[in-house]
Amino acid sequence: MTKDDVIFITGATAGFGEACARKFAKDGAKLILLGRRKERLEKLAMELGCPTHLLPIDIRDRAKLEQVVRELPKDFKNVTLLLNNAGLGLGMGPAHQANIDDWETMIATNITALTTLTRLMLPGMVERKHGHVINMSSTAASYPYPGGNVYGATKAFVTQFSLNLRADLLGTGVRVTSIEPGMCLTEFSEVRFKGDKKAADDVYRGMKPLSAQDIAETIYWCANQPAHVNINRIELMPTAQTFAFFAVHRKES
Ligand code: NDP
Ligand code: 8X3
Repeated sequence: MTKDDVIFITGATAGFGEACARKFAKDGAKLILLGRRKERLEKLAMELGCPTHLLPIDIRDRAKLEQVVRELPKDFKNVTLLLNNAGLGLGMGPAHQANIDDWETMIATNITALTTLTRLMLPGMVERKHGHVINMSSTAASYPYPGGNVYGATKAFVTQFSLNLRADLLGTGVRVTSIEPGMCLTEFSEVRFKGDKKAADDVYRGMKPLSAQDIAETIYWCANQPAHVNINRIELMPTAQTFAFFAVHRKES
């Protein structure tokens, strides 16, 4: 990327978003950084050494999101890369015991906010015939697991939305990519287990997960392909994670 690029990163206060901000800042690109924890955004911006515009908002607030997009400063208006990364999983219980508020939060964040922001940014990209939308999906989009219920379904939406965007954007020069990682060590599991550090640590016990930097490198590579190359989707996992056979419930004999 170059100093002329404007990169809009949602979920920049932690994990992948923060790692991507650090990676893209090295090119001197202008960064729009969104997340609820304002003090983290301010600290990050101080460390980056590139032009930044901070959006300390809840991405689920549609009116606010529309307002901040409308009011982007002149130098930050022409977004060249939108990284739709803000998202979360909440809970790992079976569907019949899940908290419906958790389900609503995941749908509002991972689906509704992501599609809203994309819709707000696309007209400018299409008009300029230049832009890239990179959406953070997951292996959970393709491979079901117990307790994945709504989280996995939101990520399946993200993957399919990305592919459908590709179809709509034919001929516009706007690129779309779905990134689908497996287990990565970020704050993701702490959020999922609502601050239960032991439960979060247990997810990664005895294995080497991917790191936020691994994901930032992957996203950076996708973003830096020549304009005629579109990476549709990338699925990646730790070497220590793989597949299992179907589960079967057997009656006692
Ligand atoms: P983290 O919990 O480390 O970071 C999540 C980011 O999302 C934070 O910056 C958080 O900011 C932001 N966010 C969450 N809710 C909101 C909201 N309502 N408004 C604004 N920002 C919000 O997780 P990761 O970096 O691991 O996750 C990033 C993305 O990657 C997510 O979409 C996740 O589903 C996906 N993913 C994660 C994997 C993993 O194993 N870690 C694997 C595959 C995909 P703040 O709280 O300050 O608002
Ligand atoms: C996060 C990875 O395996 O917890 O998307 O679903 S997983």
